[in-house]
Amino acid sequence: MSVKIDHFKGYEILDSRGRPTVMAKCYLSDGTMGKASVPSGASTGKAESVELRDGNLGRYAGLGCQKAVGHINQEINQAVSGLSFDQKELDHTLIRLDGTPNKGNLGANAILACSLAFAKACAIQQDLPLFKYFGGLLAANSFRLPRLTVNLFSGGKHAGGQVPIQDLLIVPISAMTVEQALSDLYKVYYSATDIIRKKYGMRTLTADEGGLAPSFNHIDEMLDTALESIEKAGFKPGQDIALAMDIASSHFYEGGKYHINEEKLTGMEQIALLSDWVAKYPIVSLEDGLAEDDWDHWPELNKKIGGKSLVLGDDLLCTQTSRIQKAIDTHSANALLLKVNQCGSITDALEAFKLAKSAGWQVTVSARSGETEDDWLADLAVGWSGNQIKVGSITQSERLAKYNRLLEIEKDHPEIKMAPWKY
Ligand code: 2PG
Ligand code: MG
Repeated sequence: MSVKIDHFKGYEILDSRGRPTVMAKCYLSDGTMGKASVPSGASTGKAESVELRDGNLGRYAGLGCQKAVGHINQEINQAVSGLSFDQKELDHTLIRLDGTPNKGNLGANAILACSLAFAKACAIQQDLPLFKYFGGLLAANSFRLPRLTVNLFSGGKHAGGQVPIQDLLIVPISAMTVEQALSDLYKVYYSATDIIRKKYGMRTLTADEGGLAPSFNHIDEMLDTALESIEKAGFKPGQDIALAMDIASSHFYEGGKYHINEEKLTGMEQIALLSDWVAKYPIVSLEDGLAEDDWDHWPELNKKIGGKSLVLGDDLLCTQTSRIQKAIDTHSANALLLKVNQCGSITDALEAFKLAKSAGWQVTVSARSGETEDDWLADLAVGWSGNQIKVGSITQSERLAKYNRLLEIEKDHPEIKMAPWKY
């Protein structure tokens, strides 16, 4: 359905880390307005679309977004004001206007803000909840609530780097509603804070996404403390609550070796380490176990652990169809981490999602470490029936905005259920 745009208005706002990001309002010709803001990563993949930054070191250390906002207010408005589009036509028009393969001219942050603001305006105009609008893009007529994967402990680039692993997540697998999952997670999170206070004698300082970040001496200590937290909360690890890990190993891969546990591991040794963890701990999802360019080893990792756990590609895939296709062809992964700002428009994200699904993969819809209070990601996860959602911990309002939206959808649409965990 084509909708006439009056104009966009761009804004530089701040994300959850206090860094600038982009928001846009989309005004349709009948006066309907939708507004949306875009997230931003810390541990970014090399193949991500360009997040345009001003580079003026005197302002926000060069991270300002005034150029991207200027592109919304000028070039984008000049190209689309007064014209009618559907979602795909608008996104393709913006991609053509940008003219680069990585959205480096206008900025993926500018393009995505407009793509999302337009989606929200269309949903409001059509009197649809946003998830139904997103579902319409996929021609979906039924919906699923995503399963939650929630940060418990963090290290790497999301914390002080005290352990190289970026995030250890807990996954409620016996809960069959968002409401139940969150109340189970609450018990585990607070049992972990008690354990940490006693063991490390510290306030429970949190990382970028609200994960706890004590000074674990070793990665196994992080995994063991997670199991202890689950048990002390009254749950059975692996039956009620499982584990997931974002290894984010591109960030400790140097000179062809994985610098982990004070060792320098080859690709095969890193696979052996990960396989041991998957054998010893109830890990159901393992993200970026190998580095983004270590294509030689990914097929072996997938072969080794793919039957027991999701082999989830984040930096590996960067939500880019060319990389997803390569991973499908080489059997390098079995699941996509879908981050919309890695590809920079709803239409690009939809193509990535469809390609992953066509290969029988699972999809985890993910937020970024730099987030805003906007909650569109929850609607996207429901609208496309993503298998999992990953938005960080159960603290901090930019994370809670998404969980609270899932709670709202669950209450307003009791016909929408959560699928059982598959692994
Ligand atoms: C990731 C994300 C979210 P960032 O690596 O999966 O946790 O982090 O947004 O920093 O890339
Ligand atoms: Mg990741």
